[in-house]
Amino acid sequence: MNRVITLNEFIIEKQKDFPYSSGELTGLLSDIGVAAKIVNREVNKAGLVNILGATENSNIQGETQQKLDVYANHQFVSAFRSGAEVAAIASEEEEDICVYQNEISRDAKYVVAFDPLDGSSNIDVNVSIGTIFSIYRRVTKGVCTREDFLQKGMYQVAAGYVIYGSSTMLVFTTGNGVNGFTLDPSIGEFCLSHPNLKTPENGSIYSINEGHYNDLPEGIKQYLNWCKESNKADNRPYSARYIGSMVADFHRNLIKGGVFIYPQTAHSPNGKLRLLYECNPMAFIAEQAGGKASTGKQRVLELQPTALHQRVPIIIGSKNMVEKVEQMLEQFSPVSTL
Ligand code: P6P
Repeated sequence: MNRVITLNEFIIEKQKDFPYSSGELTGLLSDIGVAAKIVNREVNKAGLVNILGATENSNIQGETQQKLDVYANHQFVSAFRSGAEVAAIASEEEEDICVYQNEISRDAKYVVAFDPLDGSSNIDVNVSIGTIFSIYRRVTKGVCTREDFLQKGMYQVAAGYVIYGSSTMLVFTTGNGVNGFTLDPSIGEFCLSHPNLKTPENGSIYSINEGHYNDLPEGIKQYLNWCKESNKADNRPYSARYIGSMVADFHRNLIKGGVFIYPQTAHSPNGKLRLLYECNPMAFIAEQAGGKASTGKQRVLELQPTALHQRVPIIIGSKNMVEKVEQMLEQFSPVSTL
């Protein structure tokens, strides 16, 4: 029986492949693993301690902060501060960037944009939730500014997510493929369980909130109708699977094949999901796993961000499925009407 490979063993072994390979990224990825284990512990017992439910506060998005949102945010902010490989962070739970003032962090090479607990409205109903992170090298000198975060997704050094589900997994890429690690609670280690993860080019799962159907672009409506037609040759009708937690929907589609769509709607003209800490990291992973990520008009990773909490439409998952959606958008909702 093969011996397990822990996250730290893997990171150290692969360190030579890391872009600008240096110990800092190794330490940073390891710090994320530790913070994820701490958050996982609270997520798993959330029903037993007074950490369910909402606070009286709202985040910059105007969304009510769940107690676990705040807890998870604190754990990752602290982990990045003490690790000293990160000069500043941008978080879904923070209005602006948080620059670490301690001496060592001031000269750190990296910045991290993250969503500490994505899908947190599902916490109280025991549905899988997740953490999403995106790592860049700084581009400014001196004190970090937003410019360090407003980089195109193609310049990410690493990106990943933790899914707190039936098991807890850490999935990440440093630009050399995607690897998945499953937490073994008996030893408290993330162990390599999905080496060199590739997503199927085709799938038969589509994930979208069809409650928005009447507000969707015509091309998306036509695609959904196409998914529901019977055609044995390409396994239609497809199955609709939508959890309302991007990390969980993305992860299922990554493994099984499928497409996740959160387009612009009348209510959300730029879509709902945030470019910096949801769409870009997931797009990096999708492409590294052989999939695709598009706004419907262009490759997500080529977008020039203009604001920390900027929202963009996203169509992400199996390559051929994303291309089918793009083709129907082109046919029924040409760019001029999007
Ligand atoms: P809707 C969770 O709030 C989230 O940001 C993503 O995790 C999820 O995919 C999406 O919003 C769900 O949005 O409008 O379908 O409830």
